[in-house]
Amino acid sequence: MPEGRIIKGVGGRYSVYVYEEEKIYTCQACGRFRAIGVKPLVGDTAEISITNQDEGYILELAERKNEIIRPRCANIDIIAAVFPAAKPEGSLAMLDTFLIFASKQTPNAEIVICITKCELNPVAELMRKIYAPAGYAVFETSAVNKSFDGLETALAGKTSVFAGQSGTGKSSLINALCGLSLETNTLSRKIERGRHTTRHTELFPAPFAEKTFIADAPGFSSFSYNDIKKQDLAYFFPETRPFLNSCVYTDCAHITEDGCAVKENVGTVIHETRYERYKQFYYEIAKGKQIR
Ligand SMILES: Nc1nc2c(ncn2[C@@H]2O[C@H](COP(=O)(O)OP(=O)(O)OP(=O)(O)O)[C@@H](O)[C@H]2O)c(=O)[nH]1
Ligand SMILES: [Mg+2]
Ligand SMILES: [Zn+2]
Repeated sequence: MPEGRIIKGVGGRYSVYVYEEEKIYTCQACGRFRAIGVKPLVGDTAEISITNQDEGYILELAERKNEIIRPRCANIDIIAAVFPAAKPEGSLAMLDTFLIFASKQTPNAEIVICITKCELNPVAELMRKIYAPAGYAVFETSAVNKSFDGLETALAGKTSVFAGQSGTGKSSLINALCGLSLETNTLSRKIERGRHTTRHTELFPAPFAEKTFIADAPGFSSFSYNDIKKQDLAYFFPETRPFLNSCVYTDCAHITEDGCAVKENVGTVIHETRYERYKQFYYEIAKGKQIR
C-alpha cells in the first residue's frame, strides 16, 4: 500500500501526496475513521489504497508527533510565527499571545519568528534583541527581494506551518520560497488589514530541499487565549526561566515583590516590552479575561 502525506483536506476529500511518485491522489477517508471519531488532518501520514488512476481511500493514519489546534494540522516540526515589518502594522501583543499559545499547545514543535516585508522597514535587529533571549530564532525576509536570511536552511527536511495575521505575507513568502503562485491579495485600503485570502490550510512540498513541506494557512484577525494560570505565565516567557528560582519569595508574581530576580533582569536579557506584556497578561488572567 502506498504511503503519503495529507497535504489538503476540504469537504471530506483529502489530497494525499505520495513522495516516491511525486503524485497526488484524491482520497476519501474509509468509514472506520468516522466510527472511531478520528478526522484525518493536513500533515498526517496516511496509508492509502488506490482505486483508480488518481483516486483512493485513506486506510490508516500513522501516529501523530503532534496536533496543532490553530491552524489545524498535524506532525509539525516548526511553527513560524509570521510578523510583518510593515503594512499591516504588526501587533507584538498578538505575537506574544500566539507564542504562548503555540508553545503550550505544541511543546514538541520549534517556534521561530519570521518577519516579512523587511525591505519596507528594518525592524529585524530590534526584533532579534527582544526575542533571541527568549530562544526564538528571528528571520528577516522579503518576498519582494527574495531574501530569506537562511530560512530555507532552517526549514530543510522539516514540516513547517506559517501562521499569523491576515495580510502579513504568508502566501507571498511561500510563493517566493517554493516558486508557487498561490493566491495573494492587497490589503483593504482603509484599514490596512488583510482580506483573508487563504481559506484553508495546505501543505506544499518545497523544491529547495528533500522531504521539506511548508503549510500555508488562513490568517487570523485577532488572537486570544484563556487556558493558562497566572502562576504559570512566566514559564511561557522563556527568557525569565533562568531567574524563576532566584526570587526571594517562592510564590513571586514578579510584579511588586522585593528581591524579584525577574524584575532585576528587565533591561538585560528580558526586554522591557516583553516584561510589560508579562504584566499585562498577568493582570488580564487575574481578572478572568482572555489574554490578547
Ligand atoms: N512590500 C512587500 N509586500 C509584500 C511582501 N510580501 C507580501 N506582500 C504584500 O502583502 C499583501 C498580503 O500578502 P499575502 O501573501 O496575500 O498575505 P497572507 O498572509 O497570505 O494573507 P491571508 O491569506 O489573508 O492570511 C499582498 O499585497 C502582498 O503583495 C513583501 O515582501 N514586501
Ligand atoms: Mg495567504
Ligand atoms: Zn520574581
